[in-house]
Amino acid sequence: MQNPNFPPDFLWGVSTSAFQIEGATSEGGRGPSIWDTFTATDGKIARGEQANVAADHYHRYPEDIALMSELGVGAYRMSIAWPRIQPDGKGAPNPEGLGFYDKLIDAVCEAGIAPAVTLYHWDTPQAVEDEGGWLSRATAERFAEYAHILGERFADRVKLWIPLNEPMVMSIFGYGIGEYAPGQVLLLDAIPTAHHQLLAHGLAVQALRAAGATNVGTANNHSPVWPVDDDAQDAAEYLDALLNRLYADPVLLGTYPEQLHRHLPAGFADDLPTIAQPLDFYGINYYEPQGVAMPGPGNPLPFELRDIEGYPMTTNDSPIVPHALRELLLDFHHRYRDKLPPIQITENGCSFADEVAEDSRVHDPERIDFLHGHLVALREAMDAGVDVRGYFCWSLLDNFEWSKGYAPRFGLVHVDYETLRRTPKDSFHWYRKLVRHE
Ligand code: GCO
Repeated sequence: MQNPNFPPDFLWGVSTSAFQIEGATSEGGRGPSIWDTFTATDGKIARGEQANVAADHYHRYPEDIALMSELGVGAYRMSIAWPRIQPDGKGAPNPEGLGFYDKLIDAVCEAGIAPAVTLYHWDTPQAVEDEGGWLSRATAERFAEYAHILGERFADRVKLWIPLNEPMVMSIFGYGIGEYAPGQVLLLDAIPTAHHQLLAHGLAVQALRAAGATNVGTANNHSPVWPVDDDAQDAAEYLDALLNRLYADPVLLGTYPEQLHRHLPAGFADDLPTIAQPLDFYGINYYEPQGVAMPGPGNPLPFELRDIEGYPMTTNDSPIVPHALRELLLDFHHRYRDKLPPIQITENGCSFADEVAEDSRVHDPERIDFLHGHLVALREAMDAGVDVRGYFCWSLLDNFEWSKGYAPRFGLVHVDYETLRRTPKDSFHWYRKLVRHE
């Protein structure tokens, strides 16, 4: 299988998030997050699985950094847990929390790997949620204070900064349909949470830069929206506005899609200059296209989500459609043109039911095919003029896949959750050769 060539300075990385791999949820002065509350609530997580141990990265990060060194990646995208830094989401920082990330970030730097830090990967301190969470504008102010703390502490070592991971998923899954923490079912009344997150993003960019941080961007989940019926064009345009433009337009253009204005908080336009901070990169997390149809009878929404048929599937119920990544990138390139900074693919990956075989290896040819196909599509988009600077595979390790628990395995490295033993999969060795141009 011939791999596409990428520029010699192309940034190869792997991505993780704190709540999904750290464990140690009651150690180091960490306060409770909404995901601790959600996992403790019956019926919310598959098989009642918990994340209080997860992959135990909190204690095993030296071993995980050694694995990254073996891969030869140039950057490691990690998240910092807000409740480790400010257990109640406000006030003086927790020295143990800062100390843990000092050690982790220093160890990543010592391995010659650039830390790429996401300030927030959904683990809102519960105390902040108790005061309204992203439904409250005040949370954007709290978040800016948190960003200031991190910028002051880590701007000398962190090489890429991402204020929020996937505000779209937080708004839709967390507040719209309740599949994720905090579990609210507000449907379109959840849209103010998008605005408050975007305001938090803009304030955090300002706070990080004031502290000397450079290379600040985003990481949002974007999907091409595909109508499954001939009459679904209007539904597709609405869903594209809700899934994609609601987050990219304000950040890149300083505007919101017209059809969503009536769901945004009063005075939202006053915040747009703050939200539209110039960025050094735009991060895209890509997994799959999203099918859409006109709503059926009794559906209060102007669209109906539909599965995309006819493609191989991952065990996370995602259709495997590499060319949709090329389509998405070309669409962004033509839609945002000179307003679009260089792109980082901040997440791309797949889950399969990987197991350690009798030869003590983990054979995952489907993941190698997935990664190869998406990198071919990425190269094609770059050849067509899209300025992409890096690619972060989701994920380094098998981890806690939110409401689906541990069954979906996304890692280049298999984790035995009984023993916490790490086993590099065949895809790990494949990715290493790609990264090292071997
Ligand atoms: C996301 C999140 C990750 C997920 C990954 C697999 O994109 O949803 O950033 O936390 O685990 O995407 O679904």
